[in-house]
Amino acid sequence: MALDPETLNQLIETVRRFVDERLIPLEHQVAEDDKVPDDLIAEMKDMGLFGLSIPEEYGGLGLTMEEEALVCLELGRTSPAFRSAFGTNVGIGSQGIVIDGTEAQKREYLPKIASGEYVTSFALTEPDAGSDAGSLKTTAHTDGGDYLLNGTKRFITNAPRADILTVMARTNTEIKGAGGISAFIVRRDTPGLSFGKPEKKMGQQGAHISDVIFEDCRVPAENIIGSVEGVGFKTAMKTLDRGRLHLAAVCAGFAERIIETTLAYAIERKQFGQPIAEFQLVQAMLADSKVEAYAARCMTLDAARCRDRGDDVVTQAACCKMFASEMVGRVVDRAVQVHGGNGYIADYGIERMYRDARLFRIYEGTTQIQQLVIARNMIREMRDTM
Ligand code: COS
Repeated sequence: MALDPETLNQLIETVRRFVDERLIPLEHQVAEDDKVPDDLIAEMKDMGLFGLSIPEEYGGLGLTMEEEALVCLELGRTSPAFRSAFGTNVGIGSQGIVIDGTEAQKREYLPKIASGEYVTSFALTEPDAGSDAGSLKTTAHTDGGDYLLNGTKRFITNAPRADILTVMARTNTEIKGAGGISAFIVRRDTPGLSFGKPEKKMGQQGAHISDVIFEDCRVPAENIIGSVEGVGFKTAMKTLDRGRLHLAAVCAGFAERIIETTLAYAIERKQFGQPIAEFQLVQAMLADSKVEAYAARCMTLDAARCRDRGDDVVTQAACCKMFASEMVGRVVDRAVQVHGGNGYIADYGIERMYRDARLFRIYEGTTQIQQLVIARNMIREMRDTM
């Protein structure tokens, strides 16, 4: 543990109060306005939320993975758009630099990411390279001491307000797969960089995604993460491993919130002369959700502790992301069912949660990609012992 137990409890308690008192009351408004208010973002900065995972020496809180997961379980209890406001800085937008960056890159960027002065994005996905990230087409050709980037990135979270982006581009076009890819730090004001219009989405209003377009975008060679060409795909994968644990905790927290809301409704709502919570078929739905959310909480904290010990958690991270994101989908579906007609009506908020939860099974690696990662590793490990 990086924090002593008392400090950790205080942090978790502070986040819980912030979620209950500041965020939950604004969920409806944020969804309607499609915007997280600026004063809330300022409060998040003051609380250190942008720097949860950045090492203390670079201005962050330096939480261990387990501590970060505990905080995410609390943050998950409200609309995912709030977490997205700082989530890329904590996860995929910063971790490439934390894990593989040079000392100079860490010193230059991490303090500003930790304070929230810089908002970050992670630009891997392209129009023709989603799950098959290794086939990405964006190129980075040397030109003098610089690289010229050309290509388009798609569905990039926080791109509309990102100050710096971690961009995966192909520095060696002779190598078709992962080996030809390098990771770059690209500043928003770089000539040749432009952004598409924010996309209209099914849910998670208040979090924005857009295309990122590179047209002879000139990036200095010193901005290659780790100063090494050809390892950008691995940097991206390591970054995603951590991000998947972060998201699994968010899903478990979101499920716990949905269960609380549904339970309260089932106790209040009367049909056939009694609270619907008394009916065993409703109880079965409540119990199934409780069991699954508990399982997701436990496995995520377990995998986080393994990572903190230095274990390779590629398989566990994929297991957690897959189970927790699928689980919250089932939990919110049952929640709509328990709410009946009211579950379909916007005023109750459950239909918004249903739409918000759908994305968890897609971003940072679909369920099918997690299955592929898990099974490939199982086969490799067995073969290694044969
Ligand atoms: N950590 C470190 N290295 C990793 C790694 C990880 N988690 N996963 C793969 N690598 C390495 C491999 O070891 C391999 O290295 P060598 O060439 O030295 O052997 C290299 O990276 C290529 O790996 P692999 O052969 O497994 O690549 P594939 O092209 O087959 O793709 C998947 C692997 C499908 C797992 C990858 O493309 C993926 O995760 N896709 C989903 C992308 C995603 O999550 N997108 C979401 C959008 S970003 S929010």
